[in-house]
Amino acid sequence: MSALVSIPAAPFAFPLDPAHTALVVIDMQRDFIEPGGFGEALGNDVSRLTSIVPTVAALLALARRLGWPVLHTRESHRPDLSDCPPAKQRRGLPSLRIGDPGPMGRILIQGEPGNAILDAVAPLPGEWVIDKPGKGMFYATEVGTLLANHGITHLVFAGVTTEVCVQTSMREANDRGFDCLLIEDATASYFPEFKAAAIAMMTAQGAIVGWSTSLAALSEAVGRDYAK
Ligand code: TIU
Repeated sequence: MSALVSIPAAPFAFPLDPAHTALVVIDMQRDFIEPGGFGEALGNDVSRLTSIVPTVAALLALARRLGWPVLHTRESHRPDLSDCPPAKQRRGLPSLRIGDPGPMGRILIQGEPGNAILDAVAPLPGEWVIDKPGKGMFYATEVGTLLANHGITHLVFAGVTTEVCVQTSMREANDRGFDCLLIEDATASYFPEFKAAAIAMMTAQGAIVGWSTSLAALSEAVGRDYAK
């Protein structure tokens, strides 16, 4: 472990290990976020998600300045749906299921326009991009191996949606021994009450799943540390 940086956070200061930290950006995909995509077609108010894009972009810029590895995920399936459990495919609106033609191509299928990450928060060459068939980023992916190979012990989380793929990924990471910090203004849900509840339940009981803070608090704390 290298020198820890104390980040003001809920429920108490997060002990960041900057030399062993990666930024994880979950599923910032057009189909979830852009007006005219799958998320909106399901009746969701996507403006709650579009509003975090500048903050996620600023968080990415901070991580890149600090030299942290960046891991982007996409919720996606193979075109033949061989990695999609029938139980998952049966869910959702009967008229718009995984693999069906949607407003931006086949829904949640790799390579389709709607499956792409938004340009404003797009991965740079060399950053890790993981296609995940589940809500959690460890399930049926190489994420565990990747993070272990790079000595990562601390994860900073952003992305959508807070109570679905972000929360599932944080819980998976927590069970695997990672210290996890969620950036509250860089995550969003279609349902503000679910976002608030997800953050409250993860940080309760002495950070039972992890910590949460704002981009400003993270930025100020790491900036101060790096200015030393
Ligand atoms: N990325 C992610 O959270 N996938 C979802 O399906 N989220 C919903 O909130 N539906």
